[in-house]
Amino acid sequence: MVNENDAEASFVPMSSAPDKWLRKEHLPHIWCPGCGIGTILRQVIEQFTKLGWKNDDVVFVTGIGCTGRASGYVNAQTLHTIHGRALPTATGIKMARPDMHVVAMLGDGDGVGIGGNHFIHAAKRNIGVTAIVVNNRIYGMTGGQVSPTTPQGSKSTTTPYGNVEPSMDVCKLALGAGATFVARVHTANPVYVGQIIGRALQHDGFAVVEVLSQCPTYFGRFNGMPDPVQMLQWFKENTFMAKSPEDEKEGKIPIGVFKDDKTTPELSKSYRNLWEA
Ligand SMILES: Cc1ncc(C[n+]2csc(CCOP(=O)(O)OP(=O)(O)O)c2C)c(N)n1
Repeated sequence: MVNENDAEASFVPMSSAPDKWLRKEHLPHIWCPGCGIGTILRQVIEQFTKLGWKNDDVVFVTGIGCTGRASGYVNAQTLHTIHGRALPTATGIKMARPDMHVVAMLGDGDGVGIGGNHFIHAAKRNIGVTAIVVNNRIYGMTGGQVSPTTPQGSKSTTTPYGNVEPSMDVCKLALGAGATFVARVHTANPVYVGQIIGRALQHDGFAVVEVLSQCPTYFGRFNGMPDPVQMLQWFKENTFMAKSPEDEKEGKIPIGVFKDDKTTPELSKSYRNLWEA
């Protein structure tokens, strides 16, 4: 169980963010009880409020999946695109309207499976988009199939005897491809999720925040953690604060900010400089 101190550290006070940033007429949402996506979305809109952004200045783009449904609930300029294609869409928007705050929220399959090549190229280009990758380590919406981030040995509906493939590390991929802000957090500490998403939203370049999130319905049930609290506890016990995704400690998952490079030029600005020269 979560102890009292941890619960206090993770407490999120009520704010006016949902009034300003949620399309209440689209609620209730479709997410399963205990899903982590709502926790993450709440932190995203909390940061929009803190930054004083206007609804019309934010473009919120998603692909397809449980995570993809977030664009239906956010009161901003929103696009629910096709599976894996949120980032090329977001790239086009940022190039045309560099004055807008462009945010993409992706599932792990959406972001680094079917959309993996787009992810690599968005990172390589350093386009000014914030990519929030909700890593529930499964294809949630379609019924719990194995995803590129499913850990080796974990069960899914398509790997009932355990996944034989190694899992893909979203942060290492982002760093290798050239993203200029890269971080990993988890839903057991929503306050920290918010802090890091806040930094990523203000970053001028391609910013990736991988949020480890619980899917009790399809990941937890198949892997001995049917209760979402067990999954949150697992995140707490199996992660450690690190400086690099390469850091190692007792087989645990490194979390923290791994890169924050403010010197590499952002793509839409480089283009504009070229035109104006
Ligand atoms: C081109 C295409 N291929 C496959 C699908 C079916 N599909 C819908 S959602 C999904 C997986 C979503 O998984 P993920 O991106 O991890 O998001 P989650 O639902 O877990 O949030 C798939 C394969 C689709 N909609 N379009």
